[in-house]
Amino acid sequence: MTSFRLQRLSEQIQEEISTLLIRGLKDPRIGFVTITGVDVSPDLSRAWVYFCTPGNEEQREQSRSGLQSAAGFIRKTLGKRLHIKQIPAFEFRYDTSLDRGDKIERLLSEVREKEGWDDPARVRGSAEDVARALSDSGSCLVTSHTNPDGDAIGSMLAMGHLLDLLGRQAVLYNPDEVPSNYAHLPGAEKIQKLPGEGPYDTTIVLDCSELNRVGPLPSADNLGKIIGIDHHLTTKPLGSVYYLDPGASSIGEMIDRILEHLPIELDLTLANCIYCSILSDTGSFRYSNTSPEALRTAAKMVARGVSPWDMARQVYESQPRERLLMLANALPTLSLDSTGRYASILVTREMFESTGASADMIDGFINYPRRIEGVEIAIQFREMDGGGYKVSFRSRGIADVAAIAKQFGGGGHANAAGCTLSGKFEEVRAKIYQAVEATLNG
Ligand SMILES: [Mn+2]
Repeated sequence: MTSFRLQRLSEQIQEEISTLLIRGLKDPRIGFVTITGVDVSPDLSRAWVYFCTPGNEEQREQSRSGLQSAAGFIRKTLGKRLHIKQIPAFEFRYDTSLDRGDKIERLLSEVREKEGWDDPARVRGSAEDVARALSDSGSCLVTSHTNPDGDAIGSMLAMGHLLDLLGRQAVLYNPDEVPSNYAHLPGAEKIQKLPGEGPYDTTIVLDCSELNRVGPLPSADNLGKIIGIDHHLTTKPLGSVYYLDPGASSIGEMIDRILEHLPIELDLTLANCIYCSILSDTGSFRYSNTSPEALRTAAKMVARGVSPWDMARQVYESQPRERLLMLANALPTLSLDSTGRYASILVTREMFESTGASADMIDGFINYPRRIEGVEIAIQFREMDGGGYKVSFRSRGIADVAAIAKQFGGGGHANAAGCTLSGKFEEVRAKIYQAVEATLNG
């Protein structure tokens, strides 16, 4: 018999036995068995049937003897179905090649679990690693995620000033406008909308671990060494040197820890930027990330001369008129589901056009649905310029909204996350509501 025909016969035998197993061979000894391969001798006299089954050696032997005693029945059934003169005699064997692979897998996963490789909350890298890399750096590009918030701006400015004090050249870059309430921070005017061409010796990415959340960058050869500093939940730190601490309130808090490993005195500029970063990411010391460490670091900044009232006045109490007009347009879209567990708000392009508000002025609108009593998940739909919707989520603490955002290719923290979806509003809303309900019911 040609090797091609032998192979075809082996496959047919495998299929047939698998089908018989699914229909149920009566012998209870067989258990959960998968046929992994069949070898037929060239003279068709014998066939070795390999199987695997979960469980220990004793159970394997039971399965094997169960299969072996069904061999006669299997042979007869196959004879009727396969239309060949001679059906080989079957010998069942436990597939050890698979078992070996399985063992390696299991050992690997045990190690991964023990070392916490897959735990996204784990700290990776250290303040010291980053401090050392900064000391060794030459010209630097400093950037953070698009649509920067107070943490992104505050930490960029703190890093920029820190590099200044170290005597390094630094370009601060974010393609999006600095929100007006952070424009008073020292050095804010130095943030460029274009990254320049480089080449840079080092690129420092703050408050995100994915380069696609950063604006357009120079070519990869011109970025030099990438240093990532982030506190989002992720299993993949960015860069060749990184400091990732999902337990940190803000990048500002992490920069303060980096400072401890550098020959730099905390000055008022650094203190203001770091304080702003913590203030902003803790929602004015209200969110669950307001840890003792966050408060201690903030207190240290106040001790260094930061004025909490001046900062709060600039950040929260100097709102442009357009922002309030925008809020007046968005609030009527506030909608609460029938069970009262989630609520959403919608911001459209038309609202921006009619009010003259800029993109950064809707920062914090999602807090309105979040503040409703009983709401576990707040959602903000924002129509994008190119069509589609940016969807932001906030959780009151029980639901993991990063997991919801991830289903749509997004990400974030357990309590604050986002994603983008294309399509009509009604479709996007239906998809998101469905995912939110599944999470709340799960
Ligand atoms: Mn942040």
